[in-house]
Amino acid sequence: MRAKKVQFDVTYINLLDKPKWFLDISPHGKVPLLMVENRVLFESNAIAEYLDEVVPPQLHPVDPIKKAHNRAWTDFVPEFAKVLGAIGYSKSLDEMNEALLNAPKVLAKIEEALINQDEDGPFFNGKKLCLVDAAYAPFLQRYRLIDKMLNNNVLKNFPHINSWTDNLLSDERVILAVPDNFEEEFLASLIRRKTYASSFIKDSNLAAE
Ligand SMILES: N[C@@H](CCC(=O)N[C@@H](CS)C(=O)NCC(=O)O)C(=O)O
Repeated sequence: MRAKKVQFDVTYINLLDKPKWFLDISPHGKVPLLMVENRVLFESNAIAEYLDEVVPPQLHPVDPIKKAHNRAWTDFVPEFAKVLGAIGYSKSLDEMNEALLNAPKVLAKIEEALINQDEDGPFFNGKKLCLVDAAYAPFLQRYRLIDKMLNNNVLKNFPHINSWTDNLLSDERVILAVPDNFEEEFLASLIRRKTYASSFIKDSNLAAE
């Protein structure tokens, strides 16, 4: 919505204590939802595609082959998020090491997709931010915070993903997609989940929570 300069309001909810109004309208009890004139849309990709159809500028490629290709890589996000998430959310050093062994196979696929693109960055399709960027950015953003603590630097062997991440994370549309206290909230969630990563959190106020 920021990429399209749409006016909107955001309501954040506590996922550990979901309000009734939210449960009443969210089919899976999950965020995000988009409320458009009293109708509720759910699922990130469905929401992103809806917005792309109704609000210019179109972020999806016009060329049907490119569009299908983009859609296919967006469909790969859950697998990508799972391997990166497994590193950050592991509960022990052994679990994390296993996650580190699993990640490169999946990361190599995105690295290759970036290498094979017709245009160089900064974004997935080249100069213009697209829905693939929007889909991967949140997971790369969280992974960077994890890596700041664990210093595994898994992305060092994937230079295209690494610079794609740099480009996304320095873009206002990505930066402003999370609230100001995002890092603090994210670290607190790592502590609540009793993750191995949380033992590296230096902020004593957070660690004491
Ligand atoms: N496939 C869904 C996944 C949504 C999802 O997993 N949302 C998480 C937060 S990122 C959530 O609401 N979790 C709360 C819960 O499952 O109770 C989408 O892309 O919108």
